[in-house]
Amino acid sequence: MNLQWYPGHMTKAIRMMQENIKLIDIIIELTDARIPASGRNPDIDELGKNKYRLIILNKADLADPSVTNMWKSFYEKEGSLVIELNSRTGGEAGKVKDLVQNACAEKTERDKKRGIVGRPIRAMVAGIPNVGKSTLINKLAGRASAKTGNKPGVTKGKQWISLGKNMQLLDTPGILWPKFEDETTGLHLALIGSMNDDNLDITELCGELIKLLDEYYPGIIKEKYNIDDELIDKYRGLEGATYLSSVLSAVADTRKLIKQGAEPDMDRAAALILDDFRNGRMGRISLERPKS
Ligand SMILES: Nc1nc2c(ncn2[C@@H]2O[C@H](COP(=O)(O)OP(=O)(O)OP(=O)(O)O)[C@@H](O)[C@H]2O)c(=O)[nH]1
Ligand SMILES: [Mg+2]
Repeated sequence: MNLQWYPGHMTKAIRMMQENIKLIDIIIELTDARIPASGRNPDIDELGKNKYRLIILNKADLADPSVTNMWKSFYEKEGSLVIELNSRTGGEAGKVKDLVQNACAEKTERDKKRGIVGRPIRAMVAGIPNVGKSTLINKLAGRASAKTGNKPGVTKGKQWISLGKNMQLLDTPGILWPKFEDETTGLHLALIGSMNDDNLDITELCGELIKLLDEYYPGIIKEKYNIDDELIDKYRGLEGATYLSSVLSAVADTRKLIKQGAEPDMDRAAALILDDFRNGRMGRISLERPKS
């Protein structure tokens, strides 16, 4: 499977971010709480190396709470400022403003001594596609200023949004990077929906998800789709069947996803499983743990 997605608008976006970085006091970097490590773009590290940074583990409502706590400790130990969030409901979104203000306090104080007063704090909201940047900005602003949508690549250009007199946020397009350090990174980004699905083999992708679920949450697929070993074994016995194809066939069977000729539709079963995972209908699942 080709797990690269770096369309032209991302090259433009990173250039725009480089051009604007001199205006910025702090980067609010969103990563996905289900894949905190793969969800962090090294190009944002490079861009923000001399800036304050707040890391947000977003979509925490979809991630395994105990694993999210492990990640919070991990980043705190590294000396990073980190918070978990559900940007859709808001939750502790108010805390984001306080954290940003505190992080920038030293600079605000320095400005004051130089006679610069009343200059708003400027924050760049950055991260991978579809992670919830525009949703968070709207929550903080208390109005729907930025366009959002449940697919990657919704925000295409830059947009400044004011939060009262004291803070300005720069919404940026989600960006990936030209070459992932390993295949797992691309795979995890594809699984959570940060990559354009049009370029992906959904059935193959779902197979990778099932492998990860078997490792971290054994039994979850059987429970969610009401399938038992007997049904899986029935399909396992067919010619050319693999473990993954038998699981997909069993799910198609119980969900009545049947192709012409009464064959179970594995592709539709795969799309269903992936969609259920992405939208939290399988429970709260984390695909990555910090290396201890
Ligand atoms: N469950 C859940 N969904 C969220 C959260 N934050 C955002 N979303 C949803 O994620 C989808 C993407 O949100 P956007 O705000 O458009 O994401 P973005 O990072 O701006 O995406 P691009 O502009 O494409 O890079 C939307 O369907 C949001 O409702 C969250 O914390 N939890
Ligand atoms: Mg956006």
